[in-house]
Amino acid sequence: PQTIHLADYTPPAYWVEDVHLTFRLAPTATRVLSRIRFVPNSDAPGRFFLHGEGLTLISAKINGAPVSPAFVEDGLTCAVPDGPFTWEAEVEINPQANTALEGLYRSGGMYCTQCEAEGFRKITYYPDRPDVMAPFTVRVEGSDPVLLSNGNPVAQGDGWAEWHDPWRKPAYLFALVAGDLVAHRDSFTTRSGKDVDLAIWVRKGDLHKCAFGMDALKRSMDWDERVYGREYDLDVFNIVAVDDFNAGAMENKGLNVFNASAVLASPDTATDANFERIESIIAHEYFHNWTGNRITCRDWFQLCLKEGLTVFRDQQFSADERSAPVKRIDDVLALRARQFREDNGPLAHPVRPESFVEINNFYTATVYEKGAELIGMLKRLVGDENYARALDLYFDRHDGEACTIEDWIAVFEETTGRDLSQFKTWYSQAGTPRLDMTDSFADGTYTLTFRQHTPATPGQPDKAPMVIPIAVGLLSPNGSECVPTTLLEMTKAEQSFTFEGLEEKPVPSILRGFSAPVIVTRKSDNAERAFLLAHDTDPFNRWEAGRALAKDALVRMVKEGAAPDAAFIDALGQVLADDTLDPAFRALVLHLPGQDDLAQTLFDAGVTPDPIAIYAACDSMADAIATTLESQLASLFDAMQVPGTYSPDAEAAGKRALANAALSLLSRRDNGARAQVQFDGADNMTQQLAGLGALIKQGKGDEALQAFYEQWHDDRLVLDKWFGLQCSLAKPDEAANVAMTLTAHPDFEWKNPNRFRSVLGALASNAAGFHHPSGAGYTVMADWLIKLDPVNPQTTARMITVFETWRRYDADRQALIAAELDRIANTPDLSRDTAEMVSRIRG
Ligand code: B3K
Ligand code: ZN
Repeated sequence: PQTIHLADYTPPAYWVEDVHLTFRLAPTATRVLSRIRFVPNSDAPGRFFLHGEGLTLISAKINGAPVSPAFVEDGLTCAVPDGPFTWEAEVEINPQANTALEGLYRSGGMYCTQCEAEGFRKITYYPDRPDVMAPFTVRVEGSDPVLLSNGNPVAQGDGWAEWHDPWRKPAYLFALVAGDLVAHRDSFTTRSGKDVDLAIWVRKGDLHKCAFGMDALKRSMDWDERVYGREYDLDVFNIVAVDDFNAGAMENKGLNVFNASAVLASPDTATDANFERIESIIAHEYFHNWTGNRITCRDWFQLCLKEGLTVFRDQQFSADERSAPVKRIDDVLALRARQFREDNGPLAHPVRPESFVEINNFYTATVYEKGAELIGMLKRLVGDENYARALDLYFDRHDGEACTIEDWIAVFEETTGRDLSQFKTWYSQAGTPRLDMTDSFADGTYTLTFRQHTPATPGQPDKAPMVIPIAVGLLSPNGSECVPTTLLEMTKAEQSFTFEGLEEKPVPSILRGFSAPVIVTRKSDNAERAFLLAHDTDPFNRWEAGRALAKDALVRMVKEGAAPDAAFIDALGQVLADDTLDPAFRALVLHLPGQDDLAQTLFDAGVTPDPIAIYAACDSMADAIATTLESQLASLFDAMQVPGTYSPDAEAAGKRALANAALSLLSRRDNGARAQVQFDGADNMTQQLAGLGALIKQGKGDEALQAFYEQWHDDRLVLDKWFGLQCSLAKPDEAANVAMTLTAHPDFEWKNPNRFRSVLGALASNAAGFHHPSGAGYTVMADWLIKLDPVNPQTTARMITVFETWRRYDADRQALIAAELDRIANTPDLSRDTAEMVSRIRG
């Protein structure tokens, strides 16, 4: 397979002026008729080439006369006249046979599409590249009552509908949906007074699960007007829920297609966490209308241009709608769990990669979440006002264009007059910078000295210093803040900053709000951490101090067999008792660091992590917390019960999060008694599932699991939870077996990505179970990856990242994993997606 390089970009030889498509839908033989007006690009003359994959060409014409194109790699070429011309083609495709869920496919009896990144070429011959933008007119013919495509409805009749999207767009934003669907409808009036018809399309039984998504959509539309001045630009906005979907959702112009799990929610079937995720994904896809659709990417190397910015925007939205500090902590937890993990292993790549084999393999935490961190740093460095001005300039200047990171940086340079060439290193250099700090105090002057260092990553042995915005505050030893948050701009490998006029040596609170995506390697002592946990005015660093204490205690338990640290548990008790603190914040402090995070921490400290020992340490720490704080946890559990009708709002959800964190610990003391009561009496999924989880962990879950199954086996999304919980909470020596048994369950529809992930993804999330020394977890994983690859390469290639940390472990585990990776690599006809991933991981 061919490697594509950023440096090889050339503009298209032909532009597209407009596109007319007709779909004659039939499950196994859909006909797609295209009429496309091409205009030569006089700046970059070249061969006429159209992408196409798996298409049966029925006929082709140029300016009305039949032609016989030549089939070449990835598409076709044809002799064409000088000047503009009209290409017409008819192709046949088989949606029913499309299990890869890319292009036009069937899901639960409906037709739907997924074209990003390069799926449109599986629908018809076309220059399937994001810099070719055109208006589309689409006629859909089929027997289904609902026939949808992008843009505005033009006309419809019996068995057909016509749509027109006036906004020029790349083919990856094309969408078509047809099915026996019903709509939850609403409307939104934009600030200039335009009425937009909104609809969420679902199967009949799901209509009661749309209200929250619709509310989130309207709040997103309002927020984008208020905060970014961005108004919606079509008469309709449609969202469709589909069961079979590789990603979370897709921002097709005017017709977003969603994984059902990312839009459907009702109190009895969705948890607080599901509601929060739905809100942020609805917002994310909606925000793409400006950052992605109106302004798109020149080529796929620029993916972070739309994704980093849109993630940043959805994070801002959630922070505004909920609690900003809690949102920041959640985002950093996710960044560390997924992006730092990626950056530390064989899959490390820059936010703007420079080469790829299969672009779908680069929809990563680095492009998305680190990409969003870069926007946040830029905003911090230039200030809020300049950020707003730069964004206005970006939208003004580039509306309707396909852009690059250079275009993006330029609007900031022009707005501020700043040279951002060093900042651009963040886009090209992979790896997480390590930031060390020392301090000194003399004659009222406090000096902070920072050193930065980025470890080598694949293909990048030497790293340049980055510009790192370090937000710092100083506290007096009495606990009051003597220097409020100040932004230091580090640009050199080593750099000092001074604060004058201080009476005594302060306690530093560095990297407030997690002002840059770096790892602070400075070893502070536990007394200082406890002080910050009690006194820091920055909520993020307050939580961070608690986390550092927890990690230190757990690492000592694993490394030295130390007992659970009483001082840590005492500090925890004080946080829990502080009723001025948001319950959601206290719940976060109460959650112990993840076992995968601890494995990396140990590895970084030169210790080969043993997942079983880490599991045991976390278990005995939880026991010690439960024992020491039992009565406090019991009163907290009672105090945090939310009376009345369930509402997914942040305040109520925060209380339930704290109550459920307490429940999980208390169940160790009461043998699951409270959990059973909660499970039996729950009127919402958040509490039912927390009760079930606590029972499973106590080895008392069998009856509840059975009851849960009987109650919910007809609800796909809830059944995913039933599968998932059993795998993620299984004991280390049972996990592989549980997963294997569940894959034999009649409801294990393995071709459905959500169901596949509910078992195999959940197994991998169970670190001690997955990494059990028997290797059984590795084998069951590899067996299923090999089985899924020919059916759905994208989901396989994503799931194989469960092995990306393999170099951390001992020689025995490494040998077991290497053997499984080799078994996968040697499978005949492996997909390009999985082949690329396995070779990068194996190294
Ligand atoms: N842009 C889509 C992701 C498409 C995934 C392609 N493999 C969803 C999003 O980021 O909004
Ligand atoms: Zn996105």
